Amino acid sequence: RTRAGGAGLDPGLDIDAALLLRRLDEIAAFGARPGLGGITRTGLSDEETAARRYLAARCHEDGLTTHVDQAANLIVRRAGADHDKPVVLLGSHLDTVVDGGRLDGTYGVVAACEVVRVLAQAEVELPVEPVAIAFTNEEGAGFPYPFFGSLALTGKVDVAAATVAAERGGLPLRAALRAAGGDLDTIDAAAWPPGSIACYLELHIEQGPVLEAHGIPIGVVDAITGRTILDIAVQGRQGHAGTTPMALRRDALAVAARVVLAVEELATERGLCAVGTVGRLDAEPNVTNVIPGRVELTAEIRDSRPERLRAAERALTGELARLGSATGIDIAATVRPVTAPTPTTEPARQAIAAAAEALGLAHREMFSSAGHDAQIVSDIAPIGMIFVPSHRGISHAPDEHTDDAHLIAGARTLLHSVLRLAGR
Ligand code: HGY
Ligand code: MN
Ligand code: MN
Ligand code: MN
Repeated sequence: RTRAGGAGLDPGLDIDAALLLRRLDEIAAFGARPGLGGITRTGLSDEETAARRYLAARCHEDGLTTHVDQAANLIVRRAGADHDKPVVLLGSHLDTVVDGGRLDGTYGVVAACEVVRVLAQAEVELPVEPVAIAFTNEEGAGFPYPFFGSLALTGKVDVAAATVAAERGGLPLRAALRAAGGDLDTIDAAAWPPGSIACYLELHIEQGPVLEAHGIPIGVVDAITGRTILDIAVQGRQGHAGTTPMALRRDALAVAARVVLAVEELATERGLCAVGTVGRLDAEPNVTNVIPGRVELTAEIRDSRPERLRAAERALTGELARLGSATGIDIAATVRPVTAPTPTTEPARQAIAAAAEALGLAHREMFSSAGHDAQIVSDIAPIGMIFVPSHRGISHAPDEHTDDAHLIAGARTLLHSVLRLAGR
Protein backbone atom coordinates (compact mmCIF):
# COMPACT_ATOMS: atom_id res chain seq x y z
CA ARG A 1 0.00 0.00 0.00
CA THR A 2 1.14 3.48 -0.82
CA ARG A 3 1.10 5.80 2.18
CA ALA A 4 0.14 9.43 2.01
CA GLY A 5 3.38 11.34 1.61
CA GLY A 6 4.34 14.99 1.25
CA ALA A 7 2.63 17.47 -1.04
CA GLY A 8 3.26 16.98 -4.72
CA LEU A 9 2.29 14.81 -7.61
CA ASP A 10 2.41 11.04 -7.50
CA PRO A 11 4.14 10.50 -10.83
CA GLY A 12 2.78 6.97 -11.11
CA LEU A 13 -0.83 8.00 -10.69
CA ASP A 14 -2.77 8.89 -13.80
CA ILE A 15 -6.19 8.36 -15.26
CA ASP A 16 -6.59 5.93 -18.16
CA ALA A 17 -7.34 8.44 -20.91
CA ALA A 18 -8.42 5.83 -23.46
CA LEU A 19 -10.82 4.27 -20.96
CA LEU A 20 -12.30 7.69 -20.09
CA LEU A 21 -12.96 8.50 -23.75
CA ARG A 22 -14.33 5.03 -24.48
CA ARG A 23 -16.82 5.21 -21.57
CA LEU A 24 -18.03 8.59 -22.82
CA ASP A 25 -18.60 7.10 -26.29
CA GLU A 26 -20.41 4.11 -24.83
CA ILE A 27 -22.74 6.14 -22.63
CA ALA A 28 -23.52 8.51 -25.53
CA ALA A 29 -25.42 5.59 -27.10
CA PHE A 30 -28.08 5.74 -24.35
CA GLY A 31 -30.76 8.11 -25.58
CA ALA A 32 -29.15 8.74 -28.96
CA ARG A 33 -31.76 8.71 -31.70
CA PRO A 34 -30.73 7.33 -35.07
CA GLY A 35 -30.40 10.09 -37.63
CA LEU A 36 -30.47 12.81 -34.99
CA GLY A 37 -27.35 14.30 -33.47
CA GLY A 38 -28.61 14.87 -29.95
CA ILE A 39 -29.21 12.73 -26.89
CA THR A 40 -32.51 12.52 -25.02
CA ARG A 41 -31.89 10.81 -21.68
CA THR A 42 -34.12 12.71 -19.32
CA GLY A 43 -34.36 12.10 -15.58
CA LEU A 44 -36.01 8.78 -14.63
CA SER A 45 -36.48 7.80 -18.28
CA ASP A 46 -35.67 4.25 -19.37
CA GLU A 47 -32.61 5.69 -21.11
CA GLU A 48 -31.25 7.26 -17.92
CA THR A 49 -31.87 4.02 -16.04
CA ALA A 50 -30.12 1.99 -18.74
CA ALA A 51 -27.11 4.35 -18.74
CA ARG A 52 -26.89 4.13 -14.94
CA ARG A 53 -27.03 0.32 -15.05
CA TYR A 54 -24.44 0.19 -17.81
CA LEU A 55 -21.98 2.40 -15.94
CA ALA A 56 -22.57 0.46 -12.71
CA ALA A 57 -21.81 -2.80 -14.50
CA ARG A 58 -18.54 -1.42 -15.93
CA CYS A 59 -17.51 -0.08 -12.50
CA HIS A 60 -18.32 -3.47 -11.03
CA GLU A 61 -16.07 -5.16 -13.61
CA ASP A 62 -13.36 -2.70 -12.59
CA GLY A 63 -13.56 -4.11 -9.06
CA LEU A 64 -15.55 -1.24 -7.55
CA THR A 65 -18.73 -1.57 -5.50
CA THR A 66 -21.90 0.12 -6.71
CA HIS A 67 -25.09 1.10 -4.96
CA VAL A 68 -28.28 2.79 -6.16
CA ASP A 69 -29.89 4.86 -3.41
CA GLN A 70 -33.56 5.70 -2.80
CA ALA A 71 -33.38 8.66 -5.24
CA ALA A 72 -31.82 6.37 -7.89
CA ASN A 73 -28.45 8.08 -7.48
CA LEU A 74 -25.60 5.73 -8.44
CA ILE A 75 -22.85 5.61 -5.81
CA VAL A 76 -19.47 4.04 -6.62
CA ARG A 77 -16.78 3.16 -4.06
CA ARG A 78 -13.64 1.06 -3.95
CA ALA A 79 -14.11 -2.46 -2.60
CA GLY A 80 -13.40 -2.42 1.13
CA ALA A 81 -14.05 1.31 1.35
CA ASP A 82 -13.67 2.66 4.87
CA HIS A 83 -17.16 3.84 5.86
CA ASP A 84 -15.83 5.68 8.90
CA LYS A 85 -13.68 8.06 6.88
CA PRO A 86 -15.03 11.38 5.65
CA VAL A 87 -15.73 11.21 1.93
CA VAL A 88 -14.42 13.22 -0.99
CA LEU A 89 -17.51 13.01 -3.16
CA LEU A 90 -16.98 13.36 -6.92
CA GLY A 91 -19.94 13.61 -9.20
CA SER A 92 -22.39 15.12 -11.60
CA HIS A 93 -25.45 13.77 -13.47
CA LEU A 94 -26.24 11.26 -16.22
CA ASP A 95 -29.54 12.79 -17.37
CA THR A 96 -29.74 15.20 -20.29
CA VAL A 97 -32.12 17.83 -21.62
CA VAL A 98 -34.20 16.93 -24.69
CA ASP A 99 -31.90 16.61 -27.72
CA GLY A 100 -28.88 17.58 -25.64
CA GLY A 101 -25.16 16.88 -25.83
CA ARG A 102 -23.05 13.91 -24.75
CA LEU A 103 -20.88 15.67 -22.17
CA ASP A 104 -23.11 17.81 -19.94
CA GLY A 105 -23.13 15.89 -16.66
CA THR A 106 -21.90 12.58 -18.06
CA TYR A 107 -18.33 13.81 -18.39
CA GLY A 108 -18.11 14.60 -14.67
CA VAL A 109 -19.64 11.25 -13.71
CA VAL A 110 -17.38 9.16 -15.95
CA ALA A 111 -14.29 11.06 -14.79
CA ALA A 112 -15.34 10.64 -11.14
CA CYS A 113 -15.64 6.86 -11.59
CA GLU A 114 -12.25 6.80 -13.31
CA VAL A 115 -10.61 8.67 -10.42
CA VAL A 116 -12.10 6.24 -7.90
CA ARG A 117 -10.94 3.31 -10.06
CA VAL A 118 -7.37 4.62 -10.38
CA LEU A 119 -7.03 5.24 -6.65
CA ALA A 120 -8.50 1.83 -5.82
CA GLN A 121 -6.25 0.02 -8.26
CA ALA A 122 -3.13 1.82 -7.01
CA GLU A 123 -4.20 1.00 -3.44
CA VAL A 124 -3.50 4.56 -2.41
CA GLU A 125 -4.35 5.07 1.25
CA LEU A 126 -5.86 8.52 1.75
CA PRO A 127 -7.27 10.08 4.93
CA VAL A 128 -10.49 10.62 2.97
CA GLU A 129 -12.52 8.07 1.03
CA PRO A 130 -13.03 8.98 -2.66
CA VAL A 131 -16.59 8.17 -3.77
CA ALA A 132 -18.25 8.83 -7.15
CA ILE A 133 -21.91 9.72 -7.61
CA ALA A 134 -24.28 10.12 -10.55
CA PHE A 135 -27.23 12.28 -9.54
CA THR A 136 -30.75 11.69 -10.89
CA ASN A 137 -32.70 14.32 -12.89
CA GLU A 138 -30.36 17.29 -12.49
CA GLU A 139 -31.81 18.99 -15.56
CA GLY A 140 -35.46 18.72 -14.63
CA ALA A 141 -36.25 17.82 -18.24
CA GLY A 142 -37.59 14.41 -17.24
CA PHE A 143 -39.87 16.06 -14.72
CA PRO A 144 -39.74 19.73 -13.77
CA TYR A 145 -38.07 19.18 -10.42
CA PRO A 146 -34.40 19.85 -11.19
CA PHE A 147 -31.65 18.59 -8.82
CA PHE A 148 -33.90 15.75 -7.60
CA GLY A 149 -30.95 13.46 -6.81
CA SER A 150 -28.71 16.01 -5.10
CA LEU A 151 -31.67 17.37 -3.12
CA ALA A 152 -32.26 13.82 -1.87
CA LEU A 153 -28.61 13.58 -0.81
CA THR A 154 -29.08 16.70 1.32
CA GLY A 155 -32.45 15.53 2.67
CA LYS A 156 -34.33 18.35 0.94
CA VAL A 157 -36.66 16.68 -1.56
CA ASP A 158 -40.20 18.01 -1.13
CA VAL A 159 -41.99 14.75 -1.98
CA ALA A 160 -45.38 16.38 -2.54
CA ALA A 161 -43.96 19.08 -4.82
CA ALA A 162 -41.82 16.57 -6.74
CA THR A 163 -44.82 14.27 -7.20
CA VAL A 164 -47.00 17.09 -8.54
CA ALA A 165 -44.19 18.29 -10.84
CA ALA A 166 -43.71 14.76 -12.17
CA GLU A 167 -47.44 14.25 -12.73
CA ARG A 168 -47.59 17.48 -14.72
CA GLY A 169 -44.81 16.06 -16.88
CA GLY A 170 -46.81 12.84 -17.31
CA LEU A 171 -44.51 10.80 -15.09
CA PRO A 172 -45.86 8.79 -12.14
CA LEU A 173 -42.99 9.56 -9.76
CA ARG A 174 -43.35 6.63 -7.38
CA ALA A 175 -43.46 4.03 -10.17
CA ALA A 176 -40.78 5.72 -12.28
CA LEU A 177 -38.43 5.97 -9.33
CA ARG A 178 -39.00 2.32 -8.45
CA ALA A 179 -38.26 1.28 -12.04
CA ALA A 180 -34.99 3.24 -11.79
CA GLY A 181 -33.99 1.43 -8.60
CA GLY A 182 -35.12 4.04 -6.07
CA ASP A 183 -37.94 4.24 -3.54
CA LEU A 184 -39.99 7.37 -2.93
CA ASP A 185 -41.44 6.08 0.35
CA THR A 186 -38.01 5.85 1.99
CA ILE A 187 -36.33 8.74 0.16
CA ASP A 188 -35.28 10.31 3.48
CA ALA A 189 -32.77 7.46 3.79
CA ALA A 190 -30.89 8.87 0.76
CA ALA A 191 -29.77 11.83 2.90
CA TRP A 192 -26.16 11.83 4.04
CA PRO A 193 -25.38 12.81 7.64
CA PRO A 194 -23.85 16.22 8.31
CA GLY A 195 -20.06 16.07 8.32
CA SER A 196 -19.87 12.92 6.21
CA ILE A 197 -18.63 14.78 3.13
CA ALA A 198 -15.24 16.44 3.56
CA CYS A 199 -15.59 18.01 0.12
CA TYR A 200 -17.67 17.64 -3.05
CA LEU A 201 -15.88 18.15 -6.37
CA GLU A 202 -17.67 18.41 -9.71
CA LEU A 203 -15.90 18.36 -13.06
CA HIS A 204 -18.02 19.76 -15.90
CA ILE A 205 -17.77 21.24 -19.35
CA GLU A 206 -18.00 25.03 -19.15
CA GLN A 207 -21.03 25.24 -21.49
CA GLY A 208 -19.98 28.82 -22.27
CA PRO A 209 -17.33 30.56 -24.39
CA VAL A 210 -14.88 31.93 -21.79
CA LEU A 211 -12.13 29.29 -21.54
CA GLU A 212 -11.93 28.70 -25.29
CA ALA A 213 -11.80 32.45 -25.97
CA HIS A 214 -8.85 32.79 -23.58
CA GLY A 215 -7.13 29.59 -24.68
CA ILE A 216 -7.14 28.29 -21.08
CA PRO A 217 -7.77 24.58 -20.43
CA ILE A 218 -8.94 24.68 -16.79
CA GLY A 219 -11.55 26.86 -15.10
CA VAL A 220 -11.68 27.07 -11.31
CA VAL A 221 -15.27 28.01 -10.56
CA ASP A 222 -15.61 30.74 -7.93
CA ALA A 223 -19.41 30.94 -7.83
CA ILE A 224 -22.50 29.47 -9.48
CA THR A 225 -25.53 31.39 -10.73
CA GLY A 226 -28.82 31.72 -8.87
CA ARG A 227 -31.99 30.76 -10.70
CA THR A 228 -35.71 31.41 -10.27
CA ILE A 229 -38.43 29.84 -12.39
CA LEU A 230 -41.92 31.30 -12.76
CA ASP A 231 -44.66 28.93 -13.93
CA ILE A 232 -47.07 31.19 -15.80
CA ALA A 233 -50.60 30.37 -16.96
CA VAL A 234 -52.43 32.72 -19.34
CA GLN A 235 -56.18 32.03 -19.33
CA GLY A 236 -58.01 33.47 -22.35
CA ARG A 237 -61.12 32.29 -24.17
CA GLN A 238 -61.05 29.70 -26.93
CA GLY A 239 -63.01 30.63 -30.05
CA HIS A 240 -63.40 30.61 -33.81
CA ALA A 241 -60.48 32.21 -35.67
CA GLY A 242 -62.71 33.41 -38.50
CA THR A 243 -65.90 34.64 -36.90
CA THR A 244 -64.68 36.25 -33.67
CA PRO A 245 -64.01 39.95 -34.32
CA MET A 246 -60.61 41.11 -33.10
CA ALA A 247 -62.14 43.42 -30.50
CA LEU A 248 -64.05 40.58 -28.87
CA ARG A 249 -61.17 38.15 -28.51
CA ARG A 250 -59.42 36.88 -25.43
CA ASP A 251 -56.41 35.42 -27.24
CA ALA A 252 -54.16 33.73 -24.66
CA LEU A 253 -51.25 33.28 -27.08
CA ALA A 254 -51.19 36.92 -28.19
CA VAL A 255 -50.85 37.89 -24.53
CA ALA A 256 -48.30 35.13 -23.90
CA ALA A 257 -46.20 36.60 -26.72
CA ARG A 258 -46.00 39.84 -24.74
CA VAL A 259 -45.00 37.84 -21.67
CA VAL A 260 -42.16 36.25 -23.67
CA LEU A 261 -40.89 39.69 -24.68
CA ALA A 262 -41.26 41.02 -21.13
CA VAL A 263 -39.01 38.20 -19.87
CA GLU A 264 -36.42 38.98 -22.53
CA GLU A 265 -36.54 42.70 -21.73
CA LEU A 266 -35.88 42.02 -18.03
CA ALA A 267 -32.35 41.08 -19.01
CA THR A 268 -31.90 43.34 -22.07
CA GLU A 269 -33.56 46.80 -21.98
CA ARG A 270 -34.14 46.78 -18.22
CA GLY A 271 -30.87 45.09 -17.21
CA LEU A 272 -32.44 43.68 -14.05
CA CYS A 273 -30.93 40.17 -14.29
CA ALA A 274 -28.16 38.49 -16.27
CA VAL A 275 -30.41 36.34 -18.49
CA GLY A 276 -34.11 35.65 -18.94
CA THR A 277 -35.60 32.80 -20.98
CA VAL A 278 -38.97 31.37 -21.90
CA GLY A 279 -37.90 27.85 -22.82
CA ARG A 280 -41.26 26.14 -22.67
CA LEU A 281 -44.65 27.24 -23.97
CA ASP A 282 -47.78 25.12 -24.46
CA ALA A 283 -50.75 26.62 -26.28
CA GLU A 284 -54.22 25.04 -26.18
CA PRO A 285 -55.72 23.72 -28.30
CA ASN A 286 -52.86 24.52 -30.72
CA VAL A 287 -54.97 24.36 -33.88
CA THR A 288 -54.58 26.76 -36.81
CA ASN A 289 -58.17 28.02 -36.99
CA VAL A 290 -58.86 28.25 -33.26
CA ILE A 291 -58.12 31.23 -31.00
CA PRO A 292 -55.84 29.85 -28.25
CA GLY A 293 -57.77 29.58 -25.01
CA ARG A 294 -54.94 28.86 -22.61
CA VAL A 295 -51.16 29.06 -22.62
CA GLU A 296 -48.77 27.69 -20.03
CA LEU A 297 -45.16 28.80 -20.11
CA THR A 298 -42.08 28.98 -17.93
CA ALA A 299 -39.94 32.05 -17.35
CA GLU A 300 -36.44 31.36 -16.09
CA ILE A 301 -34.25 34.16 -14.76
CA ARG A 302 -30.65 33.96 -13.55
CA ASP A 303 -28.20 36.27 -11.84
CA SER A 304 -25.11 36.17 -9.64
CA ARG A 305 -26.72 38.40 -6.99
CA PRO A 306 -29.72 37.36 -4.88
CA GLU A 307 -31.12 40.89 -4.55
CA ARG A 308 -31.07 41.37 -8.34
CA LEU A 309 -32.78 38.01 -8.84
CA ARG A 310 -35.53 39.06 -6.42
CA ALA A 311 -35.89 42.49 -8.02
CA ALA A 312 -36.20 40.93 -11.48
CA GLU A 313 -38.79 38.49 -10.18
CA ARG A 314 -40.82 41.36 -8.66
CA ALA A 315 -40.53 43.37 -11.87
CA LEU A 316 -41.84 40.43 -13.87
CA THR A 317 -44.79 39.71 -11.59
CA GLY A 318 -45.61 43.44 -11.70
CA GLU A 319 -45.48 43.38 -15.50
CA LEU A 320 -47.76 40.31 -15.58
CA ALA A 321 -50.31 42.13 -13.40
CA ARG A 322 -50.20 45.18 -15.72
CA LEU A 323 -50.57 42.99 -18.83
CA GLY A 324 -53.48 41.17 -17.19
CA SER A 325 -55.42 44.32 -16.42
CA ALA A 326 -54.61 45.93 -19.78
CA THR A 327 -55.92 42.89 -21.71
CA GLY A 328 -58.58 41.60 -19.35
CA ILE A 329 -56.94 38.21 -19.44
CA ASP A 330 -56.11 36.29 -16.31
CA ILE A 331 -52.36 35.68 -15.86
CA ALA A 332 -51.35 33.51 -12.91
CA ALA A 333 -47.73 32.99 -11.86
CA THR A 334 -46.16 30.65 -9.34
CA VAL A 335 -42.64 31.57 -8.30
CA ARG A 336 -40.17 28.72 -7.80
CA PRO A 337 -36.81 29.84 -6.39
CA VAL A 338 -34.61 26.98 -7.64
CA THR A 339 -31.17 27.98 -6.39
CA ALA A 340 -29.49 30.93 -4.74
CA PRO A 341 -26.17 32.16 -6.15
CA THR A 342 -23.59 29.84 -4.59
CA PRO A 343 -19.88 30.46 -3.93
CA THR A 344 -17.43 27.56 -4.03
CA THR A 345 -15.12 26.90 -1.09
CA GLU A 346 -11.63 28.41 -0.84
CA PRO A 347 -9.65 25.23 0.07
CA ALA A 348 -11.28 23.42 -2.86
CA ARG A 349 -10.41 26.26 -5.23
CA GLN A 350 -6.83 26.20 -3.96
CA ALA A 351 -6.55 22.43 -4.38
CA ILE A 352 -7.85 22.63 -7.96
CA ALA A 353 -5.55 25.52 -8.88
CA ALA A 354 -2.54 23.76 -7.32
CA ALA A 355 -3.37 20.52 -9.15
CA ALA A 356 -3.66 22.33 -12.49
CA GLU A 357 -0.42 24.19 -11.76
CA ALA A 358 1.48 20.99 -11.01
CA LEU A 359 0.13 19.43 -14.20
CA GLY A 360 1.35 22.43 -16.19
CA LEU A 361 -2.20 23.47 -17.10
CA ALA A 362 -3.11 27.14 -17.32
CA HIS A 363 -6.16 27.98 -15.22
CA ARG A 364 -8.37 30.90 -14.24
CA GLU A 365 -11.14 31.56 -11.78
CA MET A 366 -14.52 32.00 -13.37
CA PHE A 367 -18.24 32.24 -12.78
CA SER A 368 -20.67 29.49 -13.73
CA SER A 369 -23.81 30.71 -15.49
CA ALA A 370 -25.08 27.14 -15.60
CA GLY A 371 -26.58 25.50 -12.55
CA HIS A 372 -24.93 22.45 -10.98
CA ASP A 373 -25.59 19.75 -8.36
CA ALA A 374 -22.64 21.29 -6.47
CA GLN A 375 -24.93 24.18 -5.45
CA ILE A 376 -27.29 21.78 -3.76
CA VAL A 377 -24.52 19.78 -2.08
CA SER A 378 -23.09 23.09 -0.76
CA ASP A 379 -25.86 22.94 1.85
CA ILE A 380 -24.03 20.15 3.66
CA ALA A 381 -20.41 20.22 2.42
CA PRO A 382 -17.62 22.39 1.02
CA ILE A 383 -17.69 22.37 -2.80
CA GLY A 384 -15.31 22.88 -5.70
CA MET A 385 -15.87 22.86 -9.46
CA ILE A 386 -13.51 22.33 -12.39
CA PHE A 387 -14.45 23.52 -15.90
CA VAL A 388 -12.99 22.51 -19.24
CA PRO A 389 -13.55 24.45 -22.50
CA SER A 390 -16.71 24.02 -24.55
CA HIS A 391 -16.17 24.45 -28.28
CA ARG A 392 -17.98 27.66 -29.33
CA GLY A 393 -19.61 27.66 -25.90
CA ILE A 394 -22.41 25.40 -27.14
CA SER A 395 -24.35 23.19 -24.72
CA HIS A 396 -27.93 21.97 -24.17
CA ALA A 397 -27.71 21.29 -27.90
CA PRO A 398 -26.63 18.32 -30.04
CA ASP A 399 -23.39 19.93 -31.24
CA GLU A 400 -21.87 20.25 -27.77
CA HIS A 401 -18.16 19.42 -28.06
CA THR A 402 -14.93 19.46 -26.08
CA ASP A 403 -11.58 18.32 -27.49
CA ASP A 404 -10.30 15.00 -26.12
CA ALA A 405 -7.14 16.69 -24.83
CA HIS A 406 -9.24 19.01 -22.68
CA LEU A 407 -11.39 16.14 -21.42
CA ILE A 408 -8.27 14.25 -20.38
CA ALA A 409 -6.69 17.32 -18.77
CA GLY A 410 -9.85 17.94 -16.75
CA ALA A 411 -9.97 14.38 -15.44
CA ARG A 412 -6.28 14.56 -14.48
CA THR A 413 -6.97 17.80 -12.64
CA LEU A 414 -9.83 16.11 -10.79
CA LEU A 415 -7.58 13.21 -9.73
CA HIS A 416 -4.83 15.51 -8.51
CA SER A 417 -7.31 17.83 -6.79
CA VAL A 418 -8.43 14.84 -4.73
CA LEU A 419 -4.81 14.10 -3.82
CA ARG A 420 -4.23 17.75 -2.87
CA LEU A 421 -7.34 17.85 -0.71
CA ALA A 422 -6.12 14.67 0.95
CA GLY A 423 -2.84 16.41 1.75
CA ARG A 424 -0.79 14.67 -0.93
O1 HGY B 1 -29.82 24.58 -16.58
C1 HGY B 1 -28.71 24.50 -16.06
O2 HGY B 1 -27.99 25.44 -15.84
C2 HGY B 1 -28.17 23.14 -15.75
O3 HGY B 1 -27.44 22.69 -16.85
N1 HGY B 1 -29.17 22.21 -15.44
MN1 MN C 1 -27.37 20.93 -18.34
MN1 MN D 1 -24.86 19.70 -16.22
MN1 MN E 1 -65.75 25.21 -38.52
